[in-house]
Parts: sequence; structure tokens; C-alpha cells
Amino acid sequence: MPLNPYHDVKSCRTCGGQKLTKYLDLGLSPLANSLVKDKAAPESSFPLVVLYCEDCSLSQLSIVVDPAVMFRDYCYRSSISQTFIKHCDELAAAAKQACPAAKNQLVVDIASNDGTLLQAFKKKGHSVLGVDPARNLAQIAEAAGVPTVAEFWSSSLAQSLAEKHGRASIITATNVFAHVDRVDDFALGISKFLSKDGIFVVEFPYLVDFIEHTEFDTVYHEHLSYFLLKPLVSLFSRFGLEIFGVQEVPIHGGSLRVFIKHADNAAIAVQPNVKATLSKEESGGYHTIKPYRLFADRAQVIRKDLIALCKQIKAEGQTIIGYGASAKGNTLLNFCQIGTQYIDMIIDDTPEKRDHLTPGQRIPIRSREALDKARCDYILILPWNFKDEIMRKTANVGAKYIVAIPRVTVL
Ligand code: DWN
Ligand code: ZN
Repeated sequence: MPLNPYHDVKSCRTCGGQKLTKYLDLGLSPLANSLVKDKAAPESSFPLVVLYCEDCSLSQLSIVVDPAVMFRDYCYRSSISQTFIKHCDELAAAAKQACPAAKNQLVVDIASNDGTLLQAFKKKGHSVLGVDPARNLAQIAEAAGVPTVAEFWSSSLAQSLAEKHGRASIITATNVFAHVDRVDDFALGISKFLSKDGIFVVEFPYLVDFIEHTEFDTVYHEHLSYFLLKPLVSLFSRFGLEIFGVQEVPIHGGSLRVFIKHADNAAIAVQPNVKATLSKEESGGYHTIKPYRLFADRAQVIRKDLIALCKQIKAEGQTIIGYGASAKGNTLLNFCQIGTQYIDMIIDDTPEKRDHLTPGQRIPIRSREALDKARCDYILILPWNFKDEIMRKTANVGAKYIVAIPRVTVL
């Protein structure tokens, strides 16, 4: 890792404003997906602070860590969750319905990971192309029949892909836009690569859910922005693109799916839900700092309650095992300083994560078999967004469950 792999944010990423107010400070934290192989390995930590832009209401991290450090070799696999695979099938159907002109033409997925979403489009007869900076994931996707360019999305990449493959009818980007620093260049790339009658579908964790459900653990260095719809309207319009529909979807604790077209494509009408969503954000108070401050107070309550619960369980001589060595789990555990004094191990079904230690707390990550062999009174479900799926697959253990978000609860 370079000596100083980050820079401070001095102005707002979407509007350039300089009135940035801090509302959440989670202290110093290691990179959430930098799993540790060797116990003795040194580790760097970086500030984890969220700022609110007084001009456009964008929430954003106070620093930007070099993306090459985080994403060139990536341990998160989209295909591990059946819930996400189902979500991808539904997304592909919704995109096709919104863009009948696409027929079976080219679909490009930005940050295509191991190709999970593109498999859904492939099943529907489309030719597909993935773009993802993680070289290890690009190889896995290729082996599964999804051609993948192992690069970061940029306007120059878009230009060269357009020359090589022609323009895409559908471009998708799920869970990547929040990771992007140069959002203008990202949008310029879309305008260059999207066919005249094509659509761009972008999906990201929605700030309204983030605040309402106190999803503070989704703050980590990969997530640079926490979006409302509002800042996106002017961002995309600067590049001749127009938002024509939105849909709230439950994935990852509540995400916003936004449909975008070229502004001069009159064949697709703008739906009333765009205006309605913008009004809802305004009437919900999200253009003022107040809900953000209350959210930060609730995060402190969760920390206090979770520590107290873990202490009580241990005092009773009972055991806790975590499930899902997720990025959000690492934020939670590091913020609460919950480590092996409370949690014996974390189970994860991702082959890349097994037999590593979590960053910061250095809790061993083990495969599912280890859970079946161990004594386990409580399972702490770290990816609460997949609570139902994890409860289903661990029902045989007979343990009680703990989830920390939206509040500490025993199930
Ligand atoms: O944006 C991002 C989101 C979408 O994914 C990334 N920046 C990083 C990542 O965040 P995360 O790690 O918090 O995501 P998940 O999907 O909540 O993590 C789930 C974890 O749990 C994974 O490590 C896989 C694991 N898991 C499992 O082992 N068995 C999950 C399920 C559902 C299972 O059955
Ligand atoms: Zn702004």
C-alpha cells in the first residue's frame, strides 16, 4: 500500500460547494474489505467521517482512499447471496420493460463483480459485457461465460469500448456509484456509451433508508457518497442525460433504482414518481442537517446497547459466533471495539474470505462447517440485509440471533 493512499475532500463531489458539515465520526478504521492473512501483518487505519453538503444535501466521506488499493483485488462476491441473485433477475426484467427498444442487444454492467447480474441478462438472450477493476473477479466472470474488461469505468474507457463494441442499449451500475469519486467523468462515460434509445439503470443504497434505519455501519472507505435523488438530477443533466423513473427496492437495506435516458430521447416519458420522490425528500427534512444529527446520536445508542448485550451474554457463560464477514460488519465491530473477547469466529460462505482475519478486530473467518462443529448460543448476523436468508440456512443450529440494525434486537 502507498504510504499515504488518501486525500481530503475539500469541496462537494456533485455541486462543488464548500459548506461541508461533519455529522458522523466513527473514528479511525481499517479498510473494511482488507482481510488479514497473517496475524503479525501491520494494518493502516483511516478517518471515517461523514459530511453534509449545505448546498445540495449530498452526504460524503471526508477522505478518498486510492481506489486501486481497495478494488484491484476484491474479496466480495455478489453471487454468494440467493437474495441478490433473485434481485438481479427482477432488475433485468424491469430494465427490459423500461426499454423495449433494447431487444437482445448489448448490455454492459459497470462493476460487474463475478458477473451475477449479467448472467440474468444473458438468460434473456442479450449479449453482455462486464467492466470491473478487480482482476480476480474478472477471471471468475470470464470462466463463467461473462466477457469482462478488468478496468475502472471512465469516459476514456467508454470511448474505446464504444469504438470496439458499438454503443450499449442498456447500461447497469449496481452498488458502484457510491464508490466513485469523479462522478462527472462517470456520467460523461455513460453519455458516450449509451445508444440513442438506450437506458442507464443505476442502483445505490438510498440515503432515506440509511438515515431512517440507522444504517451507520454501511459507512466505510469504499462508500464515498450517500445519495438522495436530488443531487443526481443536475449531475446527469450536465451530460445531456435525464432521470425518467425511480423505484425503491428493498435490497441492501433499501436502495434507489434510477432510470436514465438521453434527454433528447422523447420516445420515453418521464414518470411522475421522479417529482414525487424529490418532494418526499424535501418534506422528510433531508435538505436540513437535523435528521443527520439525530441519526448520529442513534448510532451511539446502538454501540452502547450492543456492547452491553455482548457483556451480558459472556457473563452468563454463553457463546457468540458471527455470520457474514461483511464490510458493514467490520465497521460495526471496529466502532464498537467488539472482537474475540466476545465473538469466537465469523462464518462466511465466500471462499476468498475464509481462513483470514477481519480487519481491525482480527476475528477468524471460517467456513460453515466450523459453525456446525462449535458450541453456539447466539449468532450475530452482521449483514442484517440478508437476515432472513442467513436465519433460514442456520435454523438447524438452534441458536438465538442478534441483529444490531436498526436497533439491537435478539430474535
Ligand atoms: O457496496 C457494497 C456492497 C453491495 O457489498 C460493497 N462496497 C461491499 C459489500 O458490502 P458488504 O460486505 O457489507 O455486503 P453484504 O452483501 O451485506 O455482505 C454479506 C456477507 O455475508 C458476504 O461476505 C457474504 C456473506 N454471506 C454468507 O456467507 N452467506 C451472505 C449470505 C446471504 C450467505 O448466505
Ligand atoms: Zn453539494
